[in-house]
Formats: sequence, structure tokens, C-alpha cells
Amino acid sequence: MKTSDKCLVSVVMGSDSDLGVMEESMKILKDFQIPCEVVLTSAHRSPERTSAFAGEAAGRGVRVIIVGAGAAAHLAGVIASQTLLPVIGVPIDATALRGLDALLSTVQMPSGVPVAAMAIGKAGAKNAALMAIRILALADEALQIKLQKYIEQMARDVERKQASLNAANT
Ligand code: RP5
Repeated sequence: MKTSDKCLVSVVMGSDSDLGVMEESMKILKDFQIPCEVVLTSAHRSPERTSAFAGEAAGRGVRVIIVGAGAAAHLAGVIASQTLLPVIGVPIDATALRGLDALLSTVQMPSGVPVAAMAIGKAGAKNAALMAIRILALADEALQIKLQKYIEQMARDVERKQASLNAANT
């Protein structure tokens, strides 16, 4: 498994077909300069590789695991069952059920094994990274400041868009 040594966040996905969605997580982590890695493993197709990853991630310094998976998406739950690290799940639209299958598989975890389930698709992938950053920011004041600036920028963007709308409608 090719992984970086010093990453704080692992972005895990069940298939390379999930990459287009999970890139949203990676973009945010890169913007916040959080060292991260991408790991491809499947709960169903490579169960031993999945267990090996879950078992060693914390020991390598990983602090949060983001998991994107579609269909009967068991990957986040299976990883959460084998690590103490917080696991954030991103349901992916990969079948005729448009992600509802993955959402229910991700969110309906049995008691005792938590997965923080995000929205289906790109918004979920983006929010998964922001949630990971919020977790890391609990012990990192500089990261808290970056998050605050990100939030303030979002508010400014709304005002800028309002101004554009006003200009287009006068
Ligand atoms: C899941 O099955 C993967 O996470 C992916 O979303 C879905 C389909 O995988 P592929 O058949 O495209 O490899 O395990």
C-alpha cells in the first residue's frame, strides 16, 4: 500500500470510480495544507487490505479517516470497527438508487460503532474534509484561524453574489 508517512488525514475510497467525488475532499485538505493520503481499498473486494489499513492507520500518525463508498457501502463501518480514529463517511451515487443505498449503509450503523455520515456526493466529500479539519483544529490554533477565515469568506461570497444579482436586475 503506497501511503505517505506523515499524513494526518486518510482519504479512503472503495473504487477508483469514486475519485471524481472524493477529489472534493482532497482539494479542501490541500487548501488548508493538511498532509493527506489517498487509499484505495474495498470492504468487499479486498477485505484483508481494508483490515490492514484500519489496523495500522493510527500508528502511522493518521488522525482522521474520510471514507467514500457507493452501492452497499460498508467500507466506512468496517474501518470504524477496526480503529479508534474518527471515521467520516461519504455516500457516493454509484448505482440506480442514486446514492440512497450508500447513504443508508453509511448512516445506519449499529450502536457502538460510530461513523459520521455526510451528504451524498460532492457536497458530502467537501464537508467531510471540513469536518476533519474541525477535529484537527481542536488542538491547533492556527488551523482554527484558517477555518474562521474560510467561514468569513463564504459570507463575503454570498454578499458578492447578491451584488451581482442586483447589478444584473437593474
Ligand atoms: C463501491 O462500489 C465503490 O465504493 C463504488 O462506489 C461502487 C462501484 O464500484 P466500481 O464497480 O465502479 O468499481 O464498492
